[in-house]
Amino acid sequence: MIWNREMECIDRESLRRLQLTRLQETLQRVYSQVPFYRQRFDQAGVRPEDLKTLEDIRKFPFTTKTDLRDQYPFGLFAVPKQDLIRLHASSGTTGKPIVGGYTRSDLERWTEQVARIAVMAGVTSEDVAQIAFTYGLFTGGFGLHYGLEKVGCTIVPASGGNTRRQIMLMQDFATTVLVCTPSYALHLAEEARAMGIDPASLSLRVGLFGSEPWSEGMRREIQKAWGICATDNYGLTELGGPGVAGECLHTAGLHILEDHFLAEVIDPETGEPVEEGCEGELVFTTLTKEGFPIIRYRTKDISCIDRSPCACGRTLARMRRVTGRTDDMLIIRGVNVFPSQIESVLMEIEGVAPHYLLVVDRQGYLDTLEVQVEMAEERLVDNYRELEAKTAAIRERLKSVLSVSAKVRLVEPRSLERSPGKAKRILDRRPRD
Ligand code: DLL
Repeated sequence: MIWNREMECIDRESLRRLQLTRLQETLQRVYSQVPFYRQRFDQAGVRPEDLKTLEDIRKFPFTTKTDLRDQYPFGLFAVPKQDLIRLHASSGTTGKPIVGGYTRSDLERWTEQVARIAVMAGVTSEDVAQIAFTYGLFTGGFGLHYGLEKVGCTIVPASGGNTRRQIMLMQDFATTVLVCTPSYALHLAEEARAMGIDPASLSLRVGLFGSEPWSEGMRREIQKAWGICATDNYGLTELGGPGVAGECLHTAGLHILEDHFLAEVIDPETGEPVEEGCEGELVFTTLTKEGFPIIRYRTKDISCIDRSPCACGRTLARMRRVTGRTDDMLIIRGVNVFPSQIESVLMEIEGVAPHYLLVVDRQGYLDTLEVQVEMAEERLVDNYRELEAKTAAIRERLKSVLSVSAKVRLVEPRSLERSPGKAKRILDRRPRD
């Protein structure tokens, strides 16, 4: 089924016209409402009226995560605060999060976008959808919730964690759609088996997975374990959350909701567009957002775009699954983690040296993070109680800043490898496929 045939199967020429009108309106709005954009455009010597074709977007400056941090919390919003009725957030490069604000009509559009993505993946109103994304500041829980409710599913708002209870609910409520990160889907299958339950014997038929990179190999494993069709969907807080792109049942790339987002692919080094179909960094401009429009946002996600028609009948361009990022952001169990955040926590703790290593691994199907940090002095090495207390203090502080648990290991002074060039802070041992 196609939720919004008019938009999803629109001929590409009409789509370009629609995008152009919406882009012109968005540029006008940000220029008049957001001092940051007015200043940036003025500096670059461009005015909204200079945009005559979609390609003219290249004249306009990029927006980066640093800009978002500098404008924290509300500096990029284009409406008065009283018009916002919801805020969401995700980790930023420092302790301060990236904040998204939504007007009532933003929420209505977001709901529709996610409904479209869900229907693309084969979800219908007959389904029982269990949402195992966290409900809260993270966009995953509420985003999927409202979209699936719009489709008419019976929602089980299980939220994240409590794996055994998730399995009990799946069994008792005959859940047919599972919504979570792909790694959690595998972990759930593993835990079900440990409970003596064959995951494939449950009622699940569709997986709506996203929020972290995963491979075809992982998809095969999930599909086999649960006996389902596992689909990928993509989004980010800066663009409103999930509902930016999603796979149809042909699983040949994620359809970008191009009536809401203008996508570009650039060379991350030069900022210039790559050749049609080539790999690069995804850059998005929102076309319909009121509260928090964003112009040429550099996602740092690596992908490529295919504009050829899809066998499902949709004309929307497809982005290949995201294979990596241009920065060092780690995604641990779906949560964005920046080494810089960890470093700032460590630097606040007395008695530890500014030498650390982040070891990321996968245990079973779940990502693990170990923070190894050197003690500043030998003195601590033999004092078990003090060592324990320090480890616990770091662990707690990290948990509160990162929203993800990390194992902490205090290591001896000068024991971590020193590098003559850039310090190697990350050891990612997760299998790639
Ligand atoms: O992860 C939004 C989301 C929620 C998407 C639920 C899908 C489902 P953030 O927490 O801001 O937002 O993280 C955004 O996560 O820039 C990518 O690096 C990564 N990411 C999100 N979806 C995918 C995906 C949500 N399907 C960052 N594949 C993005 C690979 C993904 N990476």
